[in-house]
Order: sequence, then C-alpha cells, then structure tokens
Amino acid sequence: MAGRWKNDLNWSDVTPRAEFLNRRQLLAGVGALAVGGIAGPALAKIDAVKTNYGRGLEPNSYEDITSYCNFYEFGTGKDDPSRNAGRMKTMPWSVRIDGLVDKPGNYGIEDIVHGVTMEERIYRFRCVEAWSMVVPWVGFELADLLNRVGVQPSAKYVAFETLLRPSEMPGVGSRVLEWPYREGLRIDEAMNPLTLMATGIYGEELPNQNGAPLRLVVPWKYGFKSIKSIVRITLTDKQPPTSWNMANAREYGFYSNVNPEVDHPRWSQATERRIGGGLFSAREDTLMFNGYGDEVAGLYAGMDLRKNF
Ligand SMILES: Nc1nc2c(c(=O)[nH]1)N[C@H]1C(S)=C(S)[C@@H](COP(=O)(O)O)O[C@H]1N2
Ligand SMILES: [Mo]
Repeated sequence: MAGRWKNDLNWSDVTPRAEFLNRRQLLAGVGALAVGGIAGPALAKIDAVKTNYGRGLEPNSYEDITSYCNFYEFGTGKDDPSRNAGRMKTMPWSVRIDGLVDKPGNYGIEDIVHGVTMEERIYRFRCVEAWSMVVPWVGFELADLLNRVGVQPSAKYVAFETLLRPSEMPGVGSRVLEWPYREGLRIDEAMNPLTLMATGIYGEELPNQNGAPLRLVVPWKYGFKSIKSIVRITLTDKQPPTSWNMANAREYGFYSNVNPEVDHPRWSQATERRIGGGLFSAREDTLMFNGYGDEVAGLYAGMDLRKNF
C-alpha cells in the first residue's frame, strides 16, 4: 500500500493487477490505445492526487465503474447505460462555449484537450441515492479550460448541457427528466481545483456509459451534478436551471453538496453503501462534503446549508 500514493503513481499501481493486465491485452487487440490521439501522451505519467482524501482509498474495479451507471438518456436501470450507450457517436465531438467569455465558439474535443495537464484523481464519488464508489479519473481542471476561453468578470455561474440525440438515446423518449440534461455550478465552485473535466478512467478513454468524451466531476457534490457527455458550456450571470431541480425542487437543490445532516425527503443521507462491497458489507458513514471539507467548506462560509441544499 505505502508506495501507492507517491508522486510517481502510474496505472499499474492503482489498478487491481490482474484486471490491468487483462484490459491491456484486450485493448492491444482492438486498437483502443488509439486514445493516444486524444489523451494518450499525457497519460503516460500521472501526477499525484491533489487531495489527501484519496489516500488509502481502494478504487472500485473497472467492471463496477462501467457497469453500474446512471445515464438516463440510455434508460433508468443501472445496467441500461452499459448496454445502450455504445450507439452514441462521440467522434467528431465539439463543445459550444458561449455566454460571458472572451473567446466563445465551437471547440473540437481535440482542441479542448490539446496541451492540458492530464492527471489522475482518485475521488470518492457519492450518488444522491446513498451509494458510493471510488473512481480513478483521468482529467484536467475545469479552471484550465475556463481560463483559456477567458471568463468575463460579470460571469457568476457556469451552465452545462449534455448531448441530446434521440436517434442514439433510447431513454429520452421518457419524460423522467427534461432534456437535454442540464447542470450548473457557481463560478467559484467551477474554478475550485478539485473540479475536474474527466476524459478517462483507469488510464483509458471514458466509456460512453460514463460520459464520453468529456464529463464533469465535482467530488464534494452528489453524483447528479457530474454531468456527462457535455456539448455546451455557458457562462452566465444568473443561476441556471438544472435538470433534477426542475424535475423536483423539493428533493434536489441547486447546490447538492454531500451533507449527512440534511436528509433527502425520502431517505437518510447519513450513510452510504459502497458499490462492490458485497451484499452484507457494512454501510459507511457519509462525510460532510464527501470528505473534501478542507478544500471546499470555505466556499459556503456563512451560508445556511439546510436552506441551500
Ligand atoms: N447527462 C447525464 N449526466 C448524468 C446523469 C444522467 O442521467 N445524464 N446521471 C448523473 C448521476 S445521478 C450520477 S450518480 C452520475 C453517475 O456517473 P457514473 O455512471 O459514471 O458513475 O452521473 C450523473 N450525470
Ligand atoms: Mo446519482
């Protein structure tokens, strides 16, 4: 264990060994290492996690992370995304960046990832449904991207939208949410160094079901804030509408910070079940801000987190 969390982490150190070898063999066969075109070179050497909280956390298996998913555009069952998301075309992919920015435009995914510092970040990921996983993401700080396009001083929020392409998304015929899936962050949350744009897991390109080719990861917030397959990023001076809040404002607030003291109206948020832990594994206590309080509690100083849930 001890050597795992040094600055010279690489994938074989953090991936359960058999699985790592297994996948490499598989991938070598199908040429999936062509991910090199996008994120490859930067993946060869991975920086250490930026928060001490990742220390000692054992990542969930690749299998858990890619087969137990929420991506309602492909169905509401946990295994629907892994079965259905393969039909989503992720190449070519562009992201429209607009609103209160100096350099608005349609940016190809190649341009977005070009020259950024890709890192591994091992984050605990807590879903609002009271389960959690530990995921070795690959990604870069959202702040990097925002700084490159130039955020204007009047921008107070960032709004995100997921692809909406009904011909490839069997779930969007359902009215369970309003499409496209939308999320938002306050600008200081977006600029926080913990906030990632993820392009991969376990050193490989994101599988579609996890939000290829580009998704948000906000580790101190419930999972639904981590919007997948992003096609639009808008800087705005108004708090943007968000899908789960529009669907049920009483149950899902704009902030959605992980908070064991504020229950969901229909269940407790005090504990969580770690996916992959087995049927009889003990529930774990949920930590304030999902354990990232040292890094982010200051963002909410003076705010009533029961009101701003
Ligand atoms: N576009 C989109 N993004 C989404 C969702 C979704 O249904 N659609 N589900 C959210 C929820 S509820 C969670 S818990 C996480 C799940 O991410 P994972 O499947 O990679 O674990 O994605 C979030 N992002
Ligand atoms: Mo979730």
